[in-house]
Amino acid sequence: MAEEAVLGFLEKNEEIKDSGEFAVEKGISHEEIVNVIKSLNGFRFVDAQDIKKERWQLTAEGKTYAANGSPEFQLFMAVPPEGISRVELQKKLGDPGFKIGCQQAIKNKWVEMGKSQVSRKVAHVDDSVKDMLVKINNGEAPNQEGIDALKRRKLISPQVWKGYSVKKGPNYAPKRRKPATDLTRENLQSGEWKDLQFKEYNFLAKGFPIEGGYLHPLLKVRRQMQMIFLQMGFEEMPTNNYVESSFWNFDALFQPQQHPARDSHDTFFLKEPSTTKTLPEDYVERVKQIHESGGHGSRGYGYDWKREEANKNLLRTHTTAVSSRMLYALAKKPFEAKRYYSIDRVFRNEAVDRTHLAEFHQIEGLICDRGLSLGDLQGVLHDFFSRLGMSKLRFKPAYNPYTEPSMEIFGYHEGLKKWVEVGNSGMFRPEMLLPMGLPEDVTVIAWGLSLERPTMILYGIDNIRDLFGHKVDLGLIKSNPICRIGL
Ligand code: FB9
Repeated sequence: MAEEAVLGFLEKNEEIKDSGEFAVEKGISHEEIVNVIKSLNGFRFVDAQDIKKERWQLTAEGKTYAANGSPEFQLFMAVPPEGISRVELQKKLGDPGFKIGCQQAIKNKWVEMGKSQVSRKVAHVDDSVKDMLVKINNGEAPNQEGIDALKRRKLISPQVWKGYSVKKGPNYAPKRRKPATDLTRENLQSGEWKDLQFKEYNFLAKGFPIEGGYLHPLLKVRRQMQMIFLQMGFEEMPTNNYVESSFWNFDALFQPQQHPARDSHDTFFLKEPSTTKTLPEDYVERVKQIHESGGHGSRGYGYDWKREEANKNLLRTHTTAVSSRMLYALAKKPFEAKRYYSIDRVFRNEAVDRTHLAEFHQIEGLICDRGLSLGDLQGVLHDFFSRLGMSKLRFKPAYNPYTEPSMEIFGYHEGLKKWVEVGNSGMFRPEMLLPMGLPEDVTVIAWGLSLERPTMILYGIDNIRDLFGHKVDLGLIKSNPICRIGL
């Protein structure tokens, strides 16, 4: 309807001077007219020029006065010719009304405010404020002095009105035939294609976003970490077993059976299958030895080591359990130096908070070679973390049952402008390595960190719950580009 009105009017008239007046004239909402003008302009049926006008609109307070009259007028009307007490008048008008009404009515010399009495000073008044507000509401503009008074009382605020002036365009036609968007067999056979108007190809049109698969941010960072390890000559350890025996998760790592981490407060033990079937008996015997009475210069822990404790199945608490399996396997072959890494889920029966869930992904790296020192460990840590964008590291002595010496690692994060704890590390104890059968001079340096912490920092995610689990916002995953860490 709006389209016919615009194209029809231009058939007989040179120009639509003001789309606003044209809309009122045609009784069509200006918004509808504007949408049609924009579309006709797009197809060059018309040539539309912007026109802007500054107008006034009523504020919320202005609207109430336009509806119910100005407070000063209401006050005047509430004062009977014989006058009224302040208190009574205040009760009649209520607070904002009374206060503002008084100010204005006194200013307009409409009433006399005695100490307790209020009386009229004139017989009759007009509510010019209301009248002006109604005028403005109807699009008429009162005189400047009135505008200024209303502006001062914040009863009106400026509003830019946008409209168009419209002339015929190069493709003008009294009636717009829907441009054909396809050349069909029918058009060709019927020959009507000859006088069909074809829609312009919009080669800039954005195609429908192709919904492809998206990698979860954790997997993007996992891939980045994997690349770093491969570039540093490490090979991945097989971590496809969440269920582990206490033997490989703890005992093989020389972690004593009464260590607090080995009770169900920290570890998820399995009800079914509750115990492991097979362990390398000869090696188990040597582990029993080293725990009970030591050896290789160590006095061990001197407690009564229980096989049934080692048999208990659990959800691995660290991927170091995989490292112990791999190092034991290495010891069974002629020795060759190795660089191994693992990135996979570990489970800890911990209280869930902003940065901790009952499971997270542990990243672990180890180098097994002859005569490695703590310096070698610090060296490889510098190499690894500099590839994560952290070239400044600090090491703090720490304790792990399976490494001595051990160090907590801190890195200076340029973006956060602060030192961040980025992991833990150490040299595996001889009490762990020698029972495996590794040569005396073979040492193993290792370190570990999580995948979640770097991912949260790199993607600016504050709460781990937003990163992992059913509450993850898919938008975040879809909108998050690949993050470039380090290099
Ligand atoms: O990941 C951790 N922090 C971190 C790592 C990288 C990073 O990158 C920046 C964006 C560029 C930022 C932060 N942490 C280890 C440190 C803390 O978050 C810590 O509070 C929480 N830790 C987890 C364990 O929580 C109980 C992170 C997890 C962790 C800690 C230690 C190990 C593994 C994971 C280990 C080990 C180890 C030690 C010796 C030998 C072998 C393995």
